Amino acid sequence: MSDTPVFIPAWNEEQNIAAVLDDLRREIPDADVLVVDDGSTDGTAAVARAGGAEVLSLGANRGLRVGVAAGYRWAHEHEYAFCGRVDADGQHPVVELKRLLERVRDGGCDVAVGSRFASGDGFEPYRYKPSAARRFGTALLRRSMRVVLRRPFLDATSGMYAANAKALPVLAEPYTSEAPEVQALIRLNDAGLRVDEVPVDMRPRAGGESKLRGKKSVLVVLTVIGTLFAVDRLRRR
Ligand SMILES: Nc1nc2c(ncn2[C@@H]2O[C@H](COP(=O)(O)OP(=O)(O)O)[C@@H](O)[C@H]2O)c(=O)[nH]1
Ligand SMILES: [Mg+2]
Repeated sequence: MSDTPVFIPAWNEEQNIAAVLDDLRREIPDADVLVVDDGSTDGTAAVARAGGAEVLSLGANRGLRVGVAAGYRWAHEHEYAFCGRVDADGQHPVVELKRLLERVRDGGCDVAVGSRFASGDGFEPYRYKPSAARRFGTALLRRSMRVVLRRPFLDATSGMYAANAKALPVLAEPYTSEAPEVQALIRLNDAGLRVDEVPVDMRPRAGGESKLRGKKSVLVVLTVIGTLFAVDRLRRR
């Protein structure tokens, strides 16, 4: 058994998941791989099994927040020392996750988050421009994160994570917000864990459509910001 699982939340990603699994095998051959199949109605689970992954099927579609908590819960309950997460749509090159895992393994931080918007280490600033629909939400989210975390965090909705065993129980708690990654950052911060935002390259989604598009993405960000400030107010009491 490896000391590091990598999990992939997936909902109807039969077009993309095989390439992600190939990338994982190539870059991190000794990782245990878990696909959290969230009630997919296509061939996602079969393709994942054929690609050598373990599949945790949630039955009906319960939403990304449930899938994310389930992945970290699985890693925590199996007492792994580390855990990685990448998306199923091909946006997260595994070579980047590998760097995040090395950073956590070296003890540099408890959690490393891959960021499209952080710069340095040879990564140019402004190399990714959010779509017009997302730009407003992204800017608002950044300002809010700075207030709540009392530090800048540029890519708070990134799902590319590497975590150690200390962070796993925190990440495995159920999420109440539609943006589990944002809620995770607040929790990790409250728990006093060290989170590094690490510049990475990401790709466009390989096939199909994002489940968070246009107006809906703005709505989600507004909901999330509402949650953030509610949480923050409670904490200060
Ligand atoms: N488990 C689970 N995964 C989901 C759900 N919705 C999206 N995902 C997965 O979460 C990842 C990110 O979703 P995506 O639609 O690409 O969002 P975006 O990258 O923010 O545009 C992908 O791996 C999706 O397959 C869901 O309802 N449940
Ligand atoms: Mg995506």
